[in-house]
Amino acid sequence: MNRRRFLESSAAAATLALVDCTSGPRLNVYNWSDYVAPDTVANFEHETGLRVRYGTYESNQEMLAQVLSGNSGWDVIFPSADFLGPMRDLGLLAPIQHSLLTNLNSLDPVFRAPPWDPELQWSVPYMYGATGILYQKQLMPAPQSWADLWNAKLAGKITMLDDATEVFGACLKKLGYSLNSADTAELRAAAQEARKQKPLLRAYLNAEVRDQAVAGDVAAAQAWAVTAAQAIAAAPDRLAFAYPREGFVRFADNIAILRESRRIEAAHRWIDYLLRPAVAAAIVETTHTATCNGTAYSLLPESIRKDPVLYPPADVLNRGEWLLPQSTGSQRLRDRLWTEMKSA
Ligand code: SPD
Repeated sequence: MNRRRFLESSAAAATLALVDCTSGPRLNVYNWSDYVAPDTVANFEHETGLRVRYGTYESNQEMLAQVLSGNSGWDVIFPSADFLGPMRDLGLLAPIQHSLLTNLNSLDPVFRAPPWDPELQWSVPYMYGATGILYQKQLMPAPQSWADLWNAKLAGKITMLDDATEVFGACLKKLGYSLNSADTAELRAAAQEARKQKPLLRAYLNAEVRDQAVAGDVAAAQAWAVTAAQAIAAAPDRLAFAYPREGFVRFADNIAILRESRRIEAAHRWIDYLLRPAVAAAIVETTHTATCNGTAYSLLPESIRKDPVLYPPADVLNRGEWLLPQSTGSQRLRDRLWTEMKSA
């Protein structure tokens, strides 16, 4: 994927939630929303004397639009696995220096050599998850399949993620194809499914769907398991989550340092701090996320370790597919089909 295509596939930057930092050595951290505990940043500042400017985003495209210039001002970002290779190839990432990380061995063995970065040269796995259906328990029958999000009886009360890979992934799975398909006919068929579904939708929403589901405004939503777990924690009697029977996206969000950073050592201190098992476990307990940190996982209470939304059993997870980076041609087609579908 070349730089221009990558830029074209990026959404415009959205509002940043920024913490004002005016003095002292600083670190600029740009992360997904709800991916640290309320005191994670403050404790790091207190411990290190570094000031953190902390911003949040809701999609990889939003993050990418910020950092593509190579002059964004951010030091640390959290790209999903399928974005790492293209970002590395564009020269956006700085190598991870293992000698500056004392807590790397706390990663779960699965994430010490992940397929997208087997030697952890460019990234450190942070959170993982999958995409499924968040729904109101009162729905009968309960959604179990992507096809249930095409149910005309739920018109106006369905949402899908605002993400081409995720929406086409669900459409491809509904049709029985791989969600990483690069086949032109399969991708066109998937886009056709998305077009058919669009009139039934309330909106395309990412993490923002959580509050709308809790409020009861959304009946069924394509949602990340982490978002669903947060919604369910707020309304456990009313909301539930299904891993669709046709299969689903598996994702991992990773910590990376931007090549533009002039604070490489401070960035490694932040990463090592997030890798500390007690810090990582506190984040999971307050944010309802699935950590790549095996030692932190072992510190969690059983109610979280056995949460079937965040940590489903292997037979469920095995129905999922890891997202892979697309070739330039396939990404170009996907971008065009997405733009056409959204603007139709
Ligand atoms: N609020 C944090 C949600 C993070 C979800 N990341 C998923 C990326 C899948 N492409």
